[in-house]
Amino acid sequence: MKTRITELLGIEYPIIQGGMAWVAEHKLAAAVSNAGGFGLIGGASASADIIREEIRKAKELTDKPFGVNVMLMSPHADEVAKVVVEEGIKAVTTGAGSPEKYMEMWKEAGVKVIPVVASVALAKRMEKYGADAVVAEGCESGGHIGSQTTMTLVPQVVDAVSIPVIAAGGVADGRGMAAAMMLGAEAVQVGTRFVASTEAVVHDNYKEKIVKAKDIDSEVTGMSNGHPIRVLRNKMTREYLKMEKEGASFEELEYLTLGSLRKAVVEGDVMNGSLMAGQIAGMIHDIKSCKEIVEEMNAQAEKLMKL
Ligand code: TUI
Repeated sequence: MKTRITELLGIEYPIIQGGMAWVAEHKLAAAVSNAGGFGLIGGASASADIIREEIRKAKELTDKPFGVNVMLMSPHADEVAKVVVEEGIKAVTTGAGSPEKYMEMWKEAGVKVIPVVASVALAKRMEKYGADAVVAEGCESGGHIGSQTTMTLVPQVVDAVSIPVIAAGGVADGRGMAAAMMLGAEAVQVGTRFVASTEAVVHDNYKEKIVKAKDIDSEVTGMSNGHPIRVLRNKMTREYLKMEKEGASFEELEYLTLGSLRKAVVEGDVMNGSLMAGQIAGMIHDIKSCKEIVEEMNAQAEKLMKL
């Protein structure tokens, strides 16, 4: 399947890995790129030095192109944005904000810029600022989300911009991929499916939670304070949602979740940790290699699209 995105990124399959905080480290990024997709290192809130190290480790594991996701709410975003240029990274995705202030620097350095957007307005603004493509991310996704579903957001973004659109949110197999392409997307961004991969350096307890999750097992915390985050339901979300209902302050809620993603990913604390995952977790029943995930997804999508 050739699209403007496979051309732009020099990849075999139009499958991009989500730049997931804590989860998307060098082993996962390299595995996805080696499988023919486009892997990314998630900048999250890590320092520029850590990201530089992650990039160098990924380069040791793959000769294929890979990217970096710059999380714009990070206190280190400015430095990470520069590291991307210094290390000759092929493409960046950005999340949780607008990357306007970095666009000129990235474009001048030849870095392809692919902002993740959750609205038509931001997609149009990104095109105006010179973005090479956008990821239209629906609220089925795990982590920080907007309010539109993938089904409604993708075709509206496709109609609003001329640059290629990558669909995200609820895609974990070839059916979802084919559906996204039917909506006009030229690639998909996949997150949760890659958390449950053999190469993801994520605690087994977290992977098992995804494998066991049912369709209705995710919740959105932080709706009231403008930081909606989709996670699997557990003790932490029950406490969070109760406090939120009772009108707790943003600071009190922050305290409850502080460091909670690390708790889930590194320590495997599935009671108090933040188990970020998309609604499609209910469809994921096994742990597979990135190669199996990418090849099966692409083959199934191609077959369906030829029907
Ligand atoms: O960014 C994500 N997903 C994420 S980031 C993350 S780490 C995090 N940690 C603590 C607090 C917040 C995040 C976990 N998951 N997806 C891309 C995405 N971007 N979703 C929604 C947005 C978004 C929302 C509002 C982008 C821009 C925006 O407004 C910007 C503007 O200027 O209008």
